[in-house]
Amino acid sequence: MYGGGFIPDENPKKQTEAVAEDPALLAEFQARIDRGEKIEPHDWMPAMYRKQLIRMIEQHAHSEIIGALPEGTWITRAPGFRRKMALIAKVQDEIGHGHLLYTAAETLGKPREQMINDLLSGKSKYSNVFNYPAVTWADVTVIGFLIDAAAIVNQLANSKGSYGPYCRALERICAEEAFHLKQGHDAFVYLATGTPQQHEMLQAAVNRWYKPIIHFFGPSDKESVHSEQLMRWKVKMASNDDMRNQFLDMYVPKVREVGIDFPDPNLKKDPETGKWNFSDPDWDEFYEVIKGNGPCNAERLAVRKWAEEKGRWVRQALATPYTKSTVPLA
Ligand code: FAQ
Repeated sequence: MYGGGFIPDENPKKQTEAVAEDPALLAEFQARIDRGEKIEPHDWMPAMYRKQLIRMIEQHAHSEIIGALPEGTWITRAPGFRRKMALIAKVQDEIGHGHLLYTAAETLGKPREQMINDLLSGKSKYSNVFNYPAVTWADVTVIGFLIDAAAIVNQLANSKGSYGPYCRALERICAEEAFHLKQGHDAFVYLATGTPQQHEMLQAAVNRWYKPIIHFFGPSDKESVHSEQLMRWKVKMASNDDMRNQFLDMYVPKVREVGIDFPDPNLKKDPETGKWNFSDPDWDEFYEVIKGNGPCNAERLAVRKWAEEKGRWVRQALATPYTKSTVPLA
């Protein structure tokens, strides 16, 4: 049914190694990508293209459902009715994005249950940023503005990529994220231009999130393992450094114009190269966090495990065939 089949237990370290496949098929596949055609689920595709897409889309899906948690904890404490309504809607949207992405990954042959199991066992990664706590309302504001902005930079670029179901999911997600960004920006400007205490609380949150945001786009191009092949296949439409640079280009001015700044004296744009320079963001911390040793990794997975267990009866009820004998007598 599928070209190069799904190999569930293959060592992830081998993901970038070539698999012997028909050179003519490989050449035709690359030609289709180069012509800008979309690859659809039943088209032939190299086994590694399938495997890499599953890895990336699955990690993205996990990031959405785990990403709902730091903000979700603030629904009961959001300041005021309007902020609460917006936050509830945003958290619901993030879970919806997870569903869209799991569905896109399923088209490549990996069952959703297996993806969830791999998340819960710690086998699959999810975005580094969601392993940090949302200490104050200002942290939620920074997530809503700057994390959503960072996600949009990445997703908007990759929505023009080669795999049809992922691109279509990303288009829909970007439309909703654009609204999240607006509410995040509104909350950010409100705190930045509010009382001295509100301004200070926001600056403290930006200080906490600066490094995780720099990490968000992945290791530098020199250290990135998958970028080269994924860009050739138009799964990634720009390198990690280029995406990070684009984000800094767009959002450093927006942060500074309301009197807030990132806590890095070396964060400056080089007028000659057009690239942003910044201090070493402590890549050791990044690798520790994505290995499962960040401040909130254990807490995040514990909540997901709890949700999985508590929701089991619902999934079982939905999977039970409807028959007359299951209908209670009046
Ligand atoms: N976090 O070779 P590369 C959101 C891993 S959605 C954790 O450069 P790649 C919405 C990488 O997996 C946020 N791990 O990797 C929202 C690899 O390890 P592996 C998620 C990371 O794939 C907003 C290793 O490092 N977005 O925020 C990270 O070419 C607000 C080597 O790295 C996506 O997932 C990281 N940040 O590039 C929700 C977008 N970076 O797998 C709620 C799709 C790298 O070999 C509230 N994904 N690693 O063991 C991508 O674009 C890419 O996967 C990158 C990484 C750019 C994230």
